[in-house]
Amino acid sequence: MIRADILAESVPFFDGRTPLTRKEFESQLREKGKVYHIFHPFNVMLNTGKATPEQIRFWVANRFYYQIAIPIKDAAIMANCPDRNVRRGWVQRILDHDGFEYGLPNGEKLMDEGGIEAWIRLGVATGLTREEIVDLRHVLPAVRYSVDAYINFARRAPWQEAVCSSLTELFAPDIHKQRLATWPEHYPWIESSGLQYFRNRTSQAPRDVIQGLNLTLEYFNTRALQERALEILKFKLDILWAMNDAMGQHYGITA
Ligand code: AHQ
Repeated sequence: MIRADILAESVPFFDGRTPLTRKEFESQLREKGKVYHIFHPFNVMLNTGKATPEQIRFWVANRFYYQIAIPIKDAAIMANCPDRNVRRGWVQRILDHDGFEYGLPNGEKLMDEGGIEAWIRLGVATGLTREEIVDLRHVLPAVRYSVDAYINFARRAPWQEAVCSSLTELFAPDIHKQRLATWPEHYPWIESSGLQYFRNRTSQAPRDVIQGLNLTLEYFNTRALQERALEILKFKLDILWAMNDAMGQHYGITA
């Protein structure tokens, strides 16, 4: 079936083939990590200390568009998902990024500035102004279209497929740890507090993955559905890769 769009015409049916075991299915999902954007030459440049301050600033400014898309994408999943138990877990992701101010019955307030604010602080720590981050003036067209493809997929696909597309986060803890391990040494001019976003994700991402992976292993339970899940994960890996292609092409890659 040749389609111009990642959206499936219908949910693949049982075709008589034996499904992969959960273990086999999970390992096939994890195997996709070999094309995760941690291996993209632009990211390798960033994390091996070869990026100029300007390349770092433009990476932060472009990635901001991805960061502000995450809660929109997650709200689309929530809106499509009728299962309260799933939503109870998934809502964390929106709070992680948008932050919250939660009034307790005793009058106390729980507050958190959220990951988007932390990303702005990263940008300011690299020398960008808050204004030029939030007004998206540096966002490249191809970065914008890649991210919009992600949001639109999450809005239109079955919510279980959008859950599956978040599983590039299986590989995210490594990339956040890599930044925390290398940026202070390579880019001592970036104030350490600016890296707080990456610190937050080292605990938030694994928590997200537990829910996203279990839902995916549960729902995609025929061979055809499992192949669909692998196709969706590749679609999302391509989104992250394409963003780095655009930034590399525009800002250069120092090998
Ligand atoms: O900061 C990231 C984040 O909050 C998320 C949510 C998740 C999703 O729902 O698609 N993916 C994701 C990712 C974040 N950071 C990226 C990075 O390289 O800093 C990695 C990205 C991902 O692996 O999908």
